Amino acid sequence: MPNTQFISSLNASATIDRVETILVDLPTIRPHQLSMATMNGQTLMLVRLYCSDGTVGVGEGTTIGGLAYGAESPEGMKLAIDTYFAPLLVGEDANHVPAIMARLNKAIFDNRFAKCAVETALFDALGHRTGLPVSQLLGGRVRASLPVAWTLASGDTAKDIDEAERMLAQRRHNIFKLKIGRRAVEADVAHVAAIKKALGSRGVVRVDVNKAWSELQAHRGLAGLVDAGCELVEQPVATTDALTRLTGRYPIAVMADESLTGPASAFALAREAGADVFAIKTEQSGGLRAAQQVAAIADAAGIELYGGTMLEGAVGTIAAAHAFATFAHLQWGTELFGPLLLTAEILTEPLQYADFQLAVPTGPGLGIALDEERIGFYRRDARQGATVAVA
Ligand code: MUC
Ligand code: MG
Repeated sequence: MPNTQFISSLNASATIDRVETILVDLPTIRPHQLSMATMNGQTLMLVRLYCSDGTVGVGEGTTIGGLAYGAESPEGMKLAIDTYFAPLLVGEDANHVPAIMARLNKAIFDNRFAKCAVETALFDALGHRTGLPVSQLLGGRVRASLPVAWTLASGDTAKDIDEAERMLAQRRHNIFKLKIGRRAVEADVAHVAAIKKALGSRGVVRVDVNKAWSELQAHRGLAGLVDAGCELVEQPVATTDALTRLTGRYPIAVMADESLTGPASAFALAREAGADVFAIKTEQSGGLRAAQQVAAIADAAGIELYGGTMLEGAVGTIAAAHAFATFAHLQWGTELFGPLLLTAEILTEPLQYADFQLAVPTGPGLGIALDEERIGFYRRDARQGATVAVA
């Protein structure tokens, strides 16, 4: 028996009437130290698409440490969407997400993070129109919840151990990713070894170097990390060639992050067997469907998968959760903890983190609702000379 309401919602025209972008500045619970930047806050670029049938879709763009991670910034995404995306979106039929994305991809080079935010908003609106969760629109989920790692990045070994103990006691996280690469290799390895020793078999330890090591340093680092009991190293070096040469040399998984910038880079890496694991990020991939394409390439090449984060807030995090829920394989879980690093809740109902997992919502669209009062309070244009510190 066909669902006539669903079919009529797709047949009815739903043109995009209006595109709105705002910047929302949220403080972090503590300074978050990465090899290239220390973050004291996160800026969310939220895009809302208002459609003629009354549906509204929301998407999010974020990055890490201003321009320290890559060329796109929340301010730049806002400008790009307001100036260049919006004229291509207004008047289009919002039901045809791939067609709209093809139109954007033809007219706009790169801008992968902004495209991801817009595609998310399109899928959210489509979900509200059809009553289906985004994961269903992406083909259907193969899991209802996702394991979530926590990143230890206070810059202090004792503080990191305390933080990990609290996470274990709350049954929130038992996988820990340590941000290293700021100090000398030996000091970093000692930091990792101390944390692994304190946690023992209760917690898994991985590291992210964010490209900080030379290839020579990486050889010393990887050997030391193996002895420290670390199971995975993420993007120890900047270049794809060096990453490829390191993969398989030590009994530790090598994961690509910054080297992955969408399906074409995934294909090139897979061809060279340049990593054991891919950290797939929806924004870095250029969207939710592009992330699925990266996953398919990894699967075909026998490369394992991990769901990465650009420290998105609740909207971007749950969009990624819907995409990752559809992956056939997700051997290394995810790190979708972004909202937990922020001091303010921007949803009417917080995301459900329990028993070391994040639940993927089952409601229409992203399955979340923004708390408009909080958004109104934290949006940058309402705060004139905002006092919230942003990295
Ligand atoms: C990255 O490089 O993976 C993920 C967790 C975190 O703390 O930073 C990010 C970015
Ligand atoms: Mg990384």
